[in-house]
Amino acid sequence: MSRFPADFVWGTATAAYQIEGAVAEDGRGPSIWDTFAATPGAVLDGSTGEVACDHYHRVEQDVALMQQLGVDAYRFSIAWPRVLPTGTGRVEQRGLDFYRRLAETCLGHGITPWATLYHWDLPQPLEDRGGWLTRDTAEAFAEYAALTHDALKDVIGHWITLNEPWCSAFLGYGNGVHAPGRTEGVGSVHAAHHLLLGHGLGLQAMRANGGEGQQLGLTVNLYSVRPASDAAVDAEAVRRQDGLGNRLFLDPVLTGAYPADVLADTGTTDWFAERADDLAVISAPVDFLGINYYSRHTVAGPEDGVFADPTQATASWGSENVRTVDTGAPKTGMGWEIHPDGLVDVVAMVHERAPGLPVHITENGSAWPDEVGPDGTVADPDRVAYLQAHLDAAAQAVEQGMALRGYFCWSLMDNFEWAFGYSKRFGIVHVDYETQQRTVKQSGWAYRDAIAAARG
Ligand code: PNW
Repeated sequence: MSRFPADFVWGTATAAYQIEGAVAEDGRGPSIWDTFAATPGAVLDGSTGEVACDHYHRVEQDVALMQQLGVDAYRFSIAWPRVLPTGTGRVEQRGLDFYRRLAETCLGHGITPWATLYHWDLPQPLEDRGGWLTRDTAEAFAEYAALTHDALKDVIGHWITLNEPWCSAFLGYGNGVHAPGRTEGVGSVHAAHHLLLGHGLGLQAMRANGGEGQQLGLTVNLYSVRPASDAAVDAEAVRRQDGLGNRLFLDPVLTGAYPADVLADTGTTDWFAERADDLAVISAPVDFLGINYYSRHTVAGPEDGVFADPTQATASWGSENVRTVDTGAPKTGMGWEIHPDGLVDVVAMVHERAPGLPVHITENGSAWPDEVGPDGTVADPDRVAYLQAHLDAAAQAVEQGMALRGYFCWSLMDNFEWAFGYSKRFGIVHVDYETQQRTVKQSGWAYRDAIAAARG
């Protein structure tokens, strides 16, 4: 008997800048990732998303591949600068047309399109005016969300406002390893608020558009965090990591309040008090929450027991006081420890705050150095094992009564892995970047078989 309900959603996921290429086509404007990738030293090997998987020209083929794998749903992202080349104002119809064609192609192949509105490709002109450090960007996002949703709501019913606001805030404006590559200290906490406000305003605007059967939500990356020992200093490390990584995002959205300890830590209590009215917008009910889960972190406090003053931190907000400890567990090609049980932990975080709220794992997967073998197949036993172990954890969450309703494998195909360029392969489909040849890996067929078995 299947361990998953009959209507459980089985999907794969990608993001625009990671696969599309065609960055100067059909009127697309530049995004912060174009700028960042062109900055020497920012991305490994100087790679960019200019061509990527050339998905912009291969929609039919890529959707047909998904149908072969038997997935129900495809989570892709819409590139804001394709729709609004300068971020606000003038709409580029050819951008909207592309995503309509993508959605219609999915529907034609029996696949439900799930659109993410913001997977990190902020139009550069908005960054030039302050980016997510400013409230204006939240309002610009709402304008973009409203018009894109209105234009496509007849073909797309599932919408995710933001992907992983933690990454945008802390990797983008904290330690600067992601675009726009800024190190703004407490600015990264302000960015987190403007991102969440953007989510709330966007949600409000989409609700006002109406439309049939619309399911609107948000995707966060959550950290399963454990202390390295029973020492108080390690418990404090957990509190800090859980605070900035999980509670700063989950609490305002699901419970309508920011975590007071995190605001106190970061010296932002007064700053947030002036914006208390925004919480009603940020906490408006979502129809589902998406979680991206990859790894569990075992953390310890500083060796001398003295935490740096977080209000004084600049370069690596959210991590400078906390050490991640190697537990000896096996790691993926990203160096991330493999802990399938952590998936249950992160679903539980939502379940505790909002019992019954539908949850989807909107990303889960692993990178390995895959190669096409002499017989033309790709053997990736490590990814097969990772996938099976995490599907087993997903089944456990369901069995424990949590409202886990879907699983999206990251990623449909190998792609531009942000600061790591093309050096990390997350796909269940291999991409040869010379020829653009796609080859389903063994893990792709294993996923197909797992889906078929779950359907019973
Ligand atoms: C997620 N971290 O990124 C993204 O949503 C995907 O676009 C990405 O390809 C995937 O996970 C694999 O990395 C993350 O440093 C990037 O904690 C970095 C972190 C977390 C998530």
